[in-house]
Amino acid sequence: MSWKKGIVTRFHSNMADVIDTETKEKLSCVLRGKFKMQKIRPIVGDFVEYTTDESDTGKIENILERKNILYRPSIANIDQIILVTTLKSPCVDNLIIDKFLIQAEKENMDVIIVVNKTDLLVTQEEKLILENFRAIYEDMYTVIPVCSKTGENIDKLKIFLKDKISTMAGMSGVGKSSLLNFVNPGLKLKVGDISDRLQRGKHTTTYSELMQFDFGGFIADTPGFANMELINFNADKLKNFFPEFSYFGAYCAFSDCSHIHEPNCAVKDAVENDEISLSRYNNYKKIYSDLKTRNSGGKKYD
Ligand SMILES: Nc1nc2c(ncn2[C@@H]2O[C@H](COP(=O)(O)OP(=O)(O)O)[C@@H](O)[C@H]2O)c(=O)[nH]1
Ligand SMILES: [Mg+2]
Ligand SMILES: [Zn+2]
Repeated sequence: MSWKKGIVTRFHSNMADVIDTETKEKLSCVLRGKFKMQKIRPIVGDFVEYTTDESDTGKIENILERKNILYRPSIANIDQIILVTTLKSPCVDNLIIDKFLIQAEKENMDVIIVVNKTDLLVTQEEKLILENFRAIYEDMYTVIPVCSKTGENIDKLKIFLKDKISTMAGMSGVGKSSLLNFVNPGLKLKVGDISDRLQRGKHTTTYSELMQFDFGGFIADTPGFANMELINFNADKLKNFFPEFSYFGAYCAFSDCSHIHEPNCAVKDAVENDEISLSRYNNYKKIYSDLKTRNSGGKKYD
């Protein structure tokens, strides 16, 4: 019996939905007994090898090695995070963006920043806010201004989504569901739904599910990094998750420079010279001191 390759997109009552890599067809699969013995189970996003016989269900024979795993929700093999934000309705603080980016950097994942609701940026001042935002982030990340009302740049976004496994992140209300509906109308996601989560029975575990794009590729139905707090973060390692610090940091007088209070700090010099954005640096200092306070058992982080 030949083994076929597929991707796990969903679990329900101990069965896994597997979409065949070649045919793109979906079928339900059971797990081989050996996995239960070893207490191993695939998670959504896993590439598996499976077999079929005359019945309607397949059998998962093997779980292929994972490239990465994102927890809460658990998804394997994510290629990129689509960080959705807005500069108006709501005006998302850059501090929140930086916290998302830190988590993505920690997981070593590619990030695409999507600025939605560009239809609301009409005055010169509002347009300047978008330009400033791009100036802060464009050197490190791909930034795509889009609009899920007019369709602006949705084609560009689709190029990034095609044939990849993506997950979205971003505050509630920025238009994540609206964007996905525009990208792939067949998804029919509820707009204005706070939870962004498929509601299942109260007593069943809620798993994330991968949705397939008509044009190829997958997206998780649940946003990643729902928890905005940086849990288990070591303040002294925080600097490693600001990619623009690494280049300048090599020239600091102290090799373990925190870029906060040390003399002859090349990162601080770069901020002075506009080579590192002041907004990013100030947020670094704020998060650093919050993490220090929290770790010392002092004032709690909110
Ligand atoms: N003006 C404008 N409103 C938008 C746009 N995209 C989404 N919205 C609105 O923003 C609200 C939240 O959208 P939703 O997709 O539910 O956001 P989510 O919580 O991130 O999934 C809804 O009222 C949408 O109609 C846009 O591009 N322009
Ligand atoms: Mg939503
Ligand atoms: Zn320094």
